[in-house]
Formats: sequence, C-alpha cells, structure tokens
Amino acid sequence: MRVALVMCPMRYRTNTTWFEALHNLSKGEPQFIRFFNKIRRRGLIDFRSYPLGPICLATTVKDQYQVRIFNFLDGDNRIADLVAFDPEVVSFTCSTGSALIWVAEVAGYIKKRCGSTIILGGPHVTLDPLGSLTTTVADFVIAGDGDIVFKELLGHIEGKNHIPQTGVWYRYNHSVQPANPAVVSDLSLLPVPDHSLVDQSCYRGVHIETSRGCRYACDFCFLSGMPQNHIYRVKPVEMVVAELKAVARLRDLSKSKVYIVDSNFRSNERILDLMSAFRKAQIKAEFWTASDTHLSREALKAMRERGFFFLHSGVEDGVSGRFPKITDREHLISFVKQVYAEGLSFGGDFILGYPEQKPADLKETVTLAKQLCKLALKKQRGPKITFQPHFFRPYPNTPVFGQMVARGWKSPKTFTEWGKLHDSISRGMIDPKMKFNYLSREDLIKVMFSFILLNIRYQLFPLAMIKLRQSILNIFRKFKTKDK
Ligand code: B12
Ligand code: SF4
Repeated sequence: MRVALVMCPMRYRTNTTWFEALHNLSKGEPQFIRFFNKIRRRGLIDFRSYPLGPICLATTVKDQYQVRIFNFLDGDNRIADLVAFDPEVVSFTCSTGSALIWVAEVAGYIKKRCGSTIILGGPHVTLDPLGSLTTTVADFVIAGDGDIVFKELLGHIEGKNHIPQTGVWYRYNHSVQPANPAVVSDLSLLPVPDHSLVDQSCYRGVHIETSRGCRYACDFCFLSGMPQNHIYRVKPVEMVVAELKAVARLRDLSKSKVYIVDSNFRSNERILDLMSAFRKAQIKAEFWTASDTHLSREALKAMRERGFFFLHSGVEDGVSGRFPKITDREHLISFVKQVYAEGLSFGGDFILGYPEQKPADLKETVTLAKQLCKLALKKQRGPKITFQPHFFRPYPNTPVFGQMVARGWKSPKTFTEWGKLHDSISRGMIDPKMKFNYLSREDLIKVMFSFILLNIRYQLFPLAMIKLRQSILNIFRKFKTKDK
C-alpha cells in the first residue's frame, strides 16, 4: 500500500501583507524578502521546516508500506508530485493555522483525483476531532499521539485488524464514533525516528524530540486543551543518543543545527544526564531549544559545552504573575543573566493580544524587554538577546477559548473557518467580537515597532551599539578626570 505523509505549508496564502511583514520584522525575521531568503538558505531548506511529525509516523510503518513524505513547508513539493505517487492513503499533519484551508482543499482534490483514504492528525485535530471529521472529506481523524495508533489504523484499512480502540474518530452508519485521545505514556516503546526518510542533504539541520508534555498548563497553550497528552514524559537518554548517532551517519552533526522540539526542555538532573551521555558519545552540534526559566548554571554550562547556542523561553508579557511559568520578574532577569553569562543567546517569546492585555500591559512588556536587552550590553561579542512577539491565537478546547465563548464569542464552526480565523489574525484583522476588548490594531502596530527597534539594536548591530555606548562613556570619563 502506498502511504503519503503530508506536512502542510506554513500558511494558506503565498502573498505577504504589510502587517505580516511588520510582524516578521518584529521577530527579527525578514522572511518576506526573497533575496534575503536565498542568501540565508544557500540552496538548502531552512532547518525550521523539518517534518519531524511525519518522520515519526512514517518510521512506525516504513517496513510494511511504501511510504513517502511530502513536505510542503519550505521545499519544492508540488501537488502534482503527490498525485503522481497515486497514494492509497494520505495523512495530513494539521496545526491550527491558515494552512487548514489548504488541507481542506487539497484533501478534497486528492480524494476526488486518486480516491485515497484521507487521515487527519496533529495538534488541531487533537483539539477538535469532531469538527475535523465532520467538516472535511476525512475518512478518519486521529486525536493525540499518532505513532502507535497510525500503524494500527493502516492495518485496519488493509483489512488486517480491528479499528484501534483509542485515538481514532470515524463515521459508522451515518454517526460519528468518538474515541479518547491516544497517549504514549512510555516513550521508550517508540522506535527511534528514522531521519533517512527525508533527504538530509536538502536540510540545514534536523529536529529531534527528547520529551513530550509540559509541567505548566498555560490557559492559551495547545497542551492545556489536551490534558491526557499534557503530562510530562521523557525518552530514555540512550534512545536520544541512538537517534543522534544515527543522524550523524547521515550528515555532519557538528556542522548541523539541531532543534530540540520539546515543549519544555527541562529538569536539571535530566539535562546533566543527557549532556554527560552526549559527551561520552562525542555528540556535539549547534543545539537550540525552548525551556522554562529554572535551568541551573551547571546545566547551562553542560549544554554550552555540547554546542547549545540558543535558548528561548515564553516570557509572554511584562505583567508579573499573569502566567504560571513566570511568577517573578527578578528571577527571570537573573536567569537570562545566567544564560548569557554561560555564552548562550536568549530569545524571549512574547504574546500580544491576549484577551486580558491592556495598552499599559504592552508598555510594561516593552519595559521588561528593554531591561533584558541591557544585559547584553555588557559584552562586546558573542551571544545575543532577542525577542519574538507572537499574536494570541485561540485554539479549540483550551481554557481561554472556553472563556471567550462564555463571554459571547462566536467561535469557528468548521475546519476551514478555523483556518480563515487564523488567516485574518495574521493579517491583523482583529475581530472585536474576539474580545480583544482592551487593545486596538494600532496598539499592536506600536508594540511591533518597539520590538523591531529592540531587535535591530541588539541583533543586527550589537557591536556598533556597544562601541557607541563605550565611546560616549569614554568621553564622559575624560571630562571627569579633567575636572579633577
Ligand atoms: C517545530 C514546530 C514548527 C515548525 C515545523 C512545523 C511542524 N508542524 O512540525 C514550524 C516553524 C514550521 C512551525 C510552524 C507553525 N506552527 Co509550530 N510547532 C513546532 C513545535 C515546536 C514542534 C513540532 C514537532 O515536531 N513536535 C514533535 C512531533 C513528533 O509531534 P507532532 O508533529 O505534533 O506529531 C505528533 C502528533 O501531533 C500526531 N500527528 C501529527 N501529524 C499527524 C498526522 C496523522 C495522520 C496522525 C494520525 C497523527 C499525527 O502524531 C505525532 C506523533 O505523536 C510545536 C510544539 C511542540 N512541542 O509540539 C509547535 C506547534 C505544533 N506549532 C504550532 C503552530 C500554531 C504553528 C503555526 C500555525 C504558526 C504560525 N502562526 O504560522 C505554523 C503552522 C505550520 C504548519 N504547517 O504546521 C502550535 C500548534 C497548536 C495547535 N493548536 O495546532 C504548536 C503546538 C506550538 C504551540 N505551543 O502553540 N512549527
Ligand atoms: S510553558 Fe509553554 S509549552 Fe508549557 S503549557 Fe505554557 S505555553 Fe505550553
């Protein structure tokens, strides 16, 4: 059986509006400039476009079926190639975003053209399995961790076994058959992802996963909408080492960017174990990841020694205590100081347009960002402190989504409507009914400009800024000594 695993594109539209361009700039990512992209990638696909989800799924079934991954994120894939493969089964990885419109259209087209069985999975489908099944052409949708259940479902499609008990939603006799989300509680049961399933020579780097879940339950996060999959679980250290060693056989790991996709790369003890295993196995790469702000100096030192260069954390906004993960601003600042002192760059992720945010909160946010920036002025070269503001986007079934609905918000009813909502948020079309009651589009534009300036100052010209500051200080010092 031919099985196509599709990673959908970044978004539905290919054109970029000025609002999106501004947003990209505020994150220090001028991706809308094609010329810049060409230089940046030097013919390779950005490492951020790595299709790890489909790789994990394909690994579990590659021995039984003819599998092929179609990565529409950043490569040269065309729908014609997918049609030419003539797949019997097509699976789509779906995040809540404008690409859902693309998924609905392409799935409909492929079903008509090739008669394929369509399976949808991924975070959006996990959060809204009913809507994903009933408002698309999908034959099956899978909620939760797809790894094990995907294989069982393909067996069922082939007529070899019964339909899996958990994870799979489908129609039977005109009614929907619901199921609890699939959860892999013990990650050691999974096979090591086979990275040879994509052409490594096309990518600037790889993604690996060392854990699932997170210790927090931020009310806007996709994890808070899937309590079963929220629980923090880790892969055995030996499995992570085996995966990296296998990747090292496919590409020069020491020159590769390796993004650890964990929602929260955490626990000092575990990090020290991992780093010590990496040292023993002589694994070193340009690692980067996301963590909370509780890593110890020792853990950071060990990470730096193994090649970690960048750590990002969700700071979200400047109002202390609003989000459970950042309770204390002083702690955050001392953490960033430590990260910086250990030679790692720090990226602060911020949320703009969260329902309770007021213009004064955005001011606080920028003040906090400035405070963090100043830490970077102490060194001439090396690590940087950068900021990535993101717009708040409601995800189905999360607590904040529930609160908005309770306040009278008319939420999207179909898979495509979810895509359209997210497309309009990307374009800055803020629906007043969305209960952004306190913020206007102008407030968001203003704060984006502040982040553009902060990122330009500290990302693009940090050395020039430091030199300028030193020259000014020197002039002052000279005057002072003359006075004496
Ligand atoms: C790396 C990453 C990216 C990369 C790569 C894209 C990707 N989808 O992997 C880039 C930078 C391109 C990206 C872009 C976006 N991302 Co992103 N990304 C991540 C990140 C950090 C890791 C994803 C990953 O590899 N996980 C590990 C793999 C193994 O898990 P997985 O892909 O979820 O797959 C598992 C299950 O979901 C399921 N599954 C997945 N696909 C399928 C398909 C079938 C048929 C089945 C049966 C099962 C199944 O089985 C897999 C194994 O268990 C996650 C956060 C996280 N920690 O998961 C956010 C995350 C997935 N991204 C998110 C979002 C919103 C986006 C964007 C919409 C952002 C934007 N505004 O443009 C775009 C969407 C682009 C796209 N087409 O997916 C959200 C999704 C939330 C939601 N409600 O859906 C997440 C969860 C971040 C967050 N905390 O909010 N992202
Ligand atoms: S810390 Fe990050 S991954 Fe964890 S629940 Fe909050 S937003 Fe989600």
